[in-house]
Amino acid sequence: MIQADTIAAIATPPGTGGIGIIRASGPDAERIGHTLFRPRNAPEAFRSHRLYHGEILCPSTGRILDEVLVAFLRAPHSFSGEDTLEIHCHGGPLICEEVLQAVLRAGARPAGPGEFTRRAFLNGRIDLAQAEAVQEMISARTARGLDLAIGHLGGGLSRAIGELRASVLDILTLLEAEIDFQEEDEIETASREGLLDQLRGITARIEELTASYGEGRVVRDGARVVITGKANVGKSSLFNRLLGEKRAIVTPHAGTTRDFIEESVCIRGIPVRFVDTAGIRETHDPVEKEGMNLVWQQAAAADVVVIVLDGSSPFTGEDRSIVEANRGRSLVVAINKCDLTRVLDGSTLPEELSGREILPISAKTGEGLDALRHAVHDAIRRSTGECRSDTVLTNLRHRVALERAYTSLRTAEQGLSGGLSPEFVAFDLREALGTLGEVTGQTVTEEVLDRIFSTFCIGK
Ligand SMILES: Nc1nc2c(ncn2[C@@H]2O[C@H](COP(=O)(O)OP(=O)(O)OP(=O)(O)O)[C@@H](O)[C@H]2O)c(=O)[nH]1
Ligand SMILES: [Mg+2]
Repeated sequence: MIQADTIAAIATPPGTGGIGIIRASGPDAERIGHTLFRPRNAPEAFRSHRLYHGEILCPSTGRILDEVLVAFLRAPHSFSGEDTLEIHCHGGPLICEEVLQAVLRAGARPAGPGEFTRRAFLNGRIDLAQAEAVQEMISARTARGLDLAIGHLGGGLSRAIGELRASVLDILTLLEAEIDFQEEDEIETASREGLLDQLRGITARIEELTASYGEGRVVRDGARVVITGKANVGKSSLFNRLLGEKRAIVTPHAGTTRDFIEESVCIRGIPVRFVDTAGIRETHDPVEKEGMNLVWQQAAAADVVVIVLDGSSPFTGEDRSIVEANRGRSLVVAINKCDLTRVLDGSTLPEELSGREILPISAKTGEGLDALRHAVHDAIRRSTGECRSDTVLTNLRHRVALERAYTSLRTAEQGLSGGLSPEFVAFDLREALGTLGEVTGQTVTEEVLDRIFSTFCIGK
């Protein structure tokens, strides 16, 4: 599927840098190269994957725009799978812009967002899941996120989807053979059991994959961890400690924090967004009351809630109400101010907390903070679900497609065990095949492609 026109864009980020790269892809790339480039040595036809030293000249005036290195990558051995020209010039924004303008005047048109990657997909260099992995790699914020993206780019997810499609196709073939050979509209019991077994294997694998999205989402977007507790227990002090900077105001007065404040740090490869909140206490101050309303909202939207108690004072009704309000959530409980004399009596802690690990910490000295980070990390993993899959889904589009395929396959399964006519079962199987194909792009509309690539940057 060779594209008729040649696209061009600055491939390096905006701003100044050591070098800037202007890339052109399409059937005119080689001609544009010869039009603009004057080699230092005797002119020759470009050989693929070589660097040539010389100058870029303005096509209308002949003025030297920059001294450059030029590479020509002959199709299909380039990122886009098309003839590609790369001009490595000096990395000033004005230079890059002038060279790009020259390339455009020589016959290219400006590339849209992600158009080079889109062409790589259209030319069959990579499938859609891999194209999306390119963007995932570029925007990865943690080592784990990058790891997953590299796995996807390497075709890990594509292989998993390919295997699922092959298994569905197997069943479909057997079923169609049944349809052809059976006199009546019925499938033999023995072969029906066999098909059902295979179908169950496929749905189990899909379940495994969709369950991995919990981890994938957290790796990509980060986990939300809300710090809550009654007033003055040291939530803001803890928040600052976890961030390693004085971000929130700390004072000896109860009711210091009123709004919620959030900031991200990385804990063992996972981006974690900590949220400091207003302390819970009886108050008539409308601002503080509003802050407390926000606490409940924040806690409800959290992946993990950290409840902070004050070890230097007794357990109170306020502490109890906070514990009760967070019942059923993924919790980490810490007793702060452990550098002071312990007053809080463990035996007064409510039932809900019995048997649970309660971490002594001091936001003042930093004691117990590592153990707390550890506990937060474990709680995040617990709340996002155990990931048993070797392939981790990070993309919502993929999860939705897999869930739809799952529904079709379950319908097929029910139809098969309920003795439904094989034609109907085959219909559901074909639907599942199509939906699985959306992940890798075998079956996907222009509209979906537009939506996916519009999130890419220009030049990628
Ligand atoms: N000794 C000691 N004091 C602490 C510790 N953590 C916090 N404090 C002190 O406790 C007081 C309250 O700390 P904050 O961090 O503002 O408490 P908070 O829970 O955010 O308070 P509000 O925002 O009012 O709900 C301050 O005077 C802190 O210096 C600790 O681990 N040990
Ligand atoms: Mg505070």
